Amino acid sequence: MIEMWELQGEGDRRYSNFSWRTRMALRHKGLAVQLRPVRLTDKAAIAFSGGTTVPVIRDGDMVVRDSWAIAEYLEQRYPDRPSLFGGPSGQALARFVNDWVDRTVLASAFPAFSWHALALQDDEDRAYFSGLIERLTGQAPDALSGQQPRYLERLARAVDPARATLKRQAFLGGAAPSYADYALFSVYQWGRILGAPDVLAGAAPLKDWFERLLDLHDGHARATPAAW
Ligand SMILES: N[C@@H](CCC(=O)N[C@@H](CS)C(=O)NCC(=O)O)C(=O)O
Repeated sequence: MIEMWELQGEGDRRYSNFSWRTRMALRHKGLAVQLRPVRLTDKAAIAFSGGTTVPVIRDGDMVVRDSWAIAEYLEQRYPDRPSLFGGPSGQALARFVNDWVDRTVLASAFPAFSWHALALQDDEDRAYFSGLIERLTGQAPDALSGQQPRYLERLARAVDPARATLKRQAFLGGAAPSYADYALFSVYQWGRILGAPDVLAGAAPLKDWFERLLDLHDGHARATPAAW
């Protein structure tokens, strides 16, 4: 069975947005997984990966870290299972979507949502995470909370291309979900778990798409402890 390391906060909130991409990818492939929750500062638990971030998977002798690298590994290792990309050109476009989410969508969602995660941390992890937020955004969490409306507005503008696409098709992947869907989904699933404002309430067609993703794979994503 594949093992997967992901973050765990108070109330068993599994809040790592990158890990949700991997969780959904594993379910999409129909692969059984043993989840290994870790605290943010417990770098010893994932030292075997050679890195300091999750997700990490171990599949037999193979250790893979970085959510995109994991998706490519799963596609190549399990070609007979449902495809995450739908072929090489789908894979190339999913890579674009993954980079767009990381560089453009998260550039607004991280300052808007991340400080909500502080409430899920013990003292040691909270101090570490505050430092991480400040390093990544240049601002202290308190300052960010006051600017949330501005970042939420930026987030809505950033995802406008997805809104336009999802008016015409059920998933970014077309009629069926692809890894591109999981990349964008991970951002809203993160906000949902952290208890950030429900930015999708009333925001069709993104809201309908998000509900479809929550229902996928026997409602796997919906079943996790979350605030919305
Ligand atoms: N590019 C990496 C980013 C992974 C990442 O930043 N993970 C976060 C959790 S969502 C993490 O483990 N952060 C811990 C830290 O920075 O110390 C991926 O796609 O897996």
